[in-house]
Amino acid sequence: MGFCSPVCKILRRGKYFVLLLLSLSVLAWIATFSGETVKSLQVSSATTRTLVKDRDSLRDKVNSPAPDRLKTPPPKVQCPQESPLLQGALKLSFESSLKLKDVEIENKGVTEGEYEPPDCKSRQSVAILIPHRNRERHLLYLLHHLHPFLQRQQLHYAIYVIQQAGDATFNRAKLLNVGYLEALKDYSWECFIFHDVDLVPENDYNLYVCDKQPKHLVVGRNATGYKLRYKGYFGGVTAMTKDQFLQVNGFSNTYWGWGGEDDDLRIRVELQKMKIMRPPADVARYTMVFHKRDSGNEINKDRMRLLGRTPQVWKKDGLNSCSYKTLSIERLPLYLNVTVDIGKPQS
Ligand code: UD2
Ligand code: MN
Repeated sequence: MGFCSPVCKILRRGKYFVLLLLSLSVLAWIATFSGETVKSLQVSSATTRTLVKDRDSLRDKVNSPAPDRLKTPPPKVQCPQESPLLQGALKLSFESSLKLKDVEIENKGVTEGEYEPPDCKSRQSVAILIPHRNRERHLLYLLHHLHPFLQRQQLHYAIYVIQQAGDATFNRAKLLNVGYLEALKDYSWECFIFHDVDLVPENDYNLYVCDKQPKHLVVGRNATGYKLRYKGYFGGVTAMTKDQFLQVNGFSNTYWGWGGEDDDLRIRVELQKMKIMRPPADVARYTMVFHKRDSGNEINKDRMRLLGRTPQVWKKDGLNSCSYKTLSIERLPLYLNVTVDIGKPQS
């Protein structure tokens, strides 16, 4: 005991010293460890920020219209001045067994009445406007011939059929005004072809495009021995640019029944000092499907009086005064079917 007590004293004191050392090192270790945690937290939050930044730039990249050369088709070259697909005079057929389905199958490239050449950029975008009521058979024959005809001309086009609803007297001119206004809601067509439903073109060199002057495309037809009916004749099928038609304020809305509205348009064109052009007679030939005068389209006995006042009224009677109610627009495979209520003649 006498020998042990100083040793034990030292040991006892040493124990406290060791304990102190131990607790100091624990504290030091904790301090080091927590520092690393903060550091590592800092690192990880920095990493997160970088990721977020990367994700943002990725989103930007995905959403921006990056040049994706694999998927974007190469820009189309303009179609040639003269289409290599033209065939000239054609043999027309009017088979009584023809069905709308057959015409749809023949024209797979047409969607909702519209077509674009697959491998070149068309020189003009053309809207074909057809005034219509109760002439389904004629419409079928026309669609059957016109779609391939326009495709051979390498045109971007759409066919609009404007149906007069109800049984009030027919008004061809007003329907064509409606067609122009409605078609422009779809697309900024540069050229408009105003087309009777019963006239089938015989030669695809009769180009359905617009020129610097309004064009009359029917020089001759079967029923008139392929001769021009009279000098100022402007009926059947005509072509005017969007601006030419706007400049004359379109057709008059006041011709109800048969006749006069085509002469009225000629007067409007002449008042604007425009000159009517025609393709060569051997090309501008049509077959008119035989028909009688429709009921509801009786001869307009007032037409001469109306023609006399055209110079005075054209500015306020036309596109700018064409009031109508669109009842439906059906986007059918081969044409856009626009049904309208255009009212009735004021008595
Ligand atoms: C001539 C003109 C035509 C027009 C008309 C007088 C020619 C080749 N055509 O045609 O452009 O000036 O005289 O208004 O010279 N329609 C119907 N349902 C009807 C009535 C008419 O769909 O019930 C449409 C159809 O598109 C028809 C057009 O109106 O082709 C002209 O009527 P039309 O064929 O009876 O008159 P038409 O041949 O004398
Ligand atoms: Mn006719």
